[in-house]
Amino acid sequence: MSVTPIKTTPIANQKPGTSGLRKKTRVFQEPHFLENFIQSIWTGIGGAQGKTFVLGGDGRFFNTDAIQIVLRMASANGAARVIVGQNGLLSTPAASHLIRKRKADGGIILSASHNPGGPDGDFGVKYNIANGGPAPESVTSAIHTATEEISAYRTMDTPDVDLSLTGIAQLGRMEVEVVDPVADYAALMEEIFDFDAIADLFKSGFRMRFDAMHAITGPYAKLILENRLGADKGSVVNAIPLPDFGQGHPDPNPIWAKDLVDTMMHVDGPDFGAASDGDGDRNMIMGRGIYVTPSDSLAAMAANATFVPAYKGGLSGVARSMPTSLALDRVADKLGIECHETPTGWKFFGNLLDAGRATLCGEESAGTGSDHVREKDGLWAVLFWLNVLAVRKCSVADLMGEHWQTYGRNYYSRHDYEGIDGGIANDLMQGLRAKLSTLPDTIVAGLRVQAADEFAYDDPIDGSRTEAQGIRIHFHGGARVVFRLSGTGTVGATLRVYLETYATDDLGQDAQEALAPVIQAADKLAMIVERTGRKRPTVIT
Ligand code: G16
Repeated sequence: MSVTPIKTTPIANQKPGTSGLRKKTRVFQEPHFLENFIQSIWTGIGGAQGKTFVLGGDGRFFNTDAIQIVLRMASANGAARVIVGQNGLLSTPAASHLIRKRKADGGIILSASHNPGGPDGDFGVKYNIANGGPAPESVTSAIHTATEEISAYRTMDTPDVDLSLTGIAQLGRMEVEVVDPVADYAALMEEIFDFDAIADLFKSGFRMRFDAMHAITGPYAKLILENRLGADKGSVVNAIPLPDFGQGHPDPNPIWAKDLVDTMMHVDGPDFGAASDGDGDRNMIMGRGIYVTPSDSLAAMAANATFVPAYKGGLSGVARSMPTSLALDRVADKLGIECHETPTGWKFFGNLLDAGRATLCGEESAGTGSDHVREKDGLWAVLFWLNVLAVRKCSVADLMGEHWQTYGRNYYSRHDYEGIDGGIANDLMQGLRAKLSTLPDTIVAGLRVQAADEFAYDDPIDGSRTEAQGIRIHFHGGARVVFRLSGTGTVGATLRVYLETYATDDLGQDAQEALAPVIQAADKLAMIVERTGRKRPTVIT
């Protein structure tokens, strides 16, 4: 079993984005593409020699082959042990938990998250560090530098490791420990939440529907919601992970989880609805007749956190990504706790969580999490809501109605323009940047600009500065528009326009109607229709 160094040359565009490296699956399957990137991870972290890693993926097409490639390369690079999920499966939050629990040096997660899978879909690789969280910028830039300098990678010529049974196997000198992907995660959830209260809720006739979207959370949700907590059999739908996610788009939002929305909007719909994404870190929350935006969900969770056993002592602080609505800030204000504003990307929460400066954090892109792991966590958010509803004995609609009465309502929506030309997208952002200083006090579509800037983040823990994280324009009265380019797309550029307005009365409007003036102002400011030729967004969430 000899280690073979294979000669290679750098491959362009292996720069990790918002969350690891994401490309078309066919690109990952090209000769040396995956291998170059994996070797560059080892180089970027100072080598794999003697280290322990966690490894798993969301089960999408190419997962099985890629897992074996990573295992061989880990062994050939001297890793001591790799803990891998049975059949190569691990949800992102479960991987984060395993890294922490087993004190591993890091982990590799194979996933392109909510992006579609299959031979014509997307694939991705993320590296997480020893705290269980996504590698920070310092590590991802070291990995990127290594991709530009690589001249060889190390692998070995061995048969595949059988990952179908739990237990320990040997690959060269490295141990491969195959673990149940669900067990440790389920045990952690039981420590955090009041399972008895949730079980009583189901016993009382409470009905829910969880759409696993043919992605990784199916087995987790079946075990926890149906088997442990007693939700009706069949409450978890699309529960079997498929390599192409049943040809769906495993992104839990009202567009891609339309079936769930239709079910929940029916007068006889279940009491509670939820969905998760490809790798299990995102969530969507609904009640009968109501969709809760991710920003509102985060704010409501913060306001009700003390109903959950793990958070009954209160929150040390909260954090949200900059484009996430300001609803969280209002709750933090009332609770008298810190509220941090970070760039988009879960990696920016890691330092705050490690330092105990934030307990809960979240993003408008359907991600919510806490200090229990260092990733956002879809099923955890669902259990959080169930725990709160079980204790408060109210409906989702009542809880949100009361929340808006107390704090006012931040109407919110995101308009995405996908697959636009990269040059046009950059010009649009540059055009905005160029006029920022002239905007304050001007009136745009009837709204008066209060402040306009480009967001930069100074990490209060390690002092690092991250610039060019989105252009934000605040209007008098609490409205806001944010423009940024996505860092997770794989085709062209995606312009994201985040729209928000604040109201203390008339709390039951349709969000798009409430936001109409802000939508108009956004187009006037960025000249979206004129520059892109797009009359409407590709996706509205
Ligand atoms: C990833 C990141 C999130 C980010 C989201 C959208 O989520 O982990 O922090 O909010 O992408 O990023 P962008 O706007 O750059 O496309 P996931 O669930 O895809 O890993």
